Amino acid sequence: MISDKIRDILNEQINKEFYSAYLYLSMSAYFSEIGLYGFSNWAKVQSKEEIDHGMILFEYVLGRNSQVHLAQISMPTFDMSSPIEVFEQIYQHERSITSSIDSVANTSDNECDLATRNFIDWYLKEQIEEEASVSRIIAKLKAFGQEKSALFLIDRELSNREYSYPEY
Ligand code: OFO
Repeated sequence: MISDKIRDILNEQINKEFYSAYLYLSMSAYFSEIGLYGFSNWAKVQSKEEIDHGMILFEYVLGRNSQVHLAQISMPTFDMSSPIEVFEQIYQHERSITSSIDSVANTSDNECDLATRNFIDWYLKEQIEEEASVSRIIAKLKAFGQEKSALFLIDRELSNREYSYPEY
């Protein structure tokens, strides 16, 4: 069993992960509309991973004999002016998710819930990876993104991303 505080913060995190899935799916649609199918693929794969992040939390809450409360998912909004703008917003979004995962870790510490603290470790590592991979794409877009031929090559590279269930 987990405390009410832990239950609530994990439920909030479930909502944030599903919001992330929705946000990336909507970005995938945007990229597809402007002909950047590799970018679209990258965002769609990310959306699937976010669903997995939400479901791992979902199963954990149930597994601890607690309650899942699914709340409304907000409508995703983002500035669609260019791929670099979108990726800058992705970076900011992931930073906010990192700080939200930090709050889960801190609350687990305060509640002396070592199992949840241990469980959330994977998410802390995952966030480091997500921020790093988004930063690398931003760096490439900044360096070469103004050239259409370079953008084409980055798009082709992002088309190679494949979905796999997270190694949790
Ligand atoms: Fe679930 O890591 Fe991104 O948002």
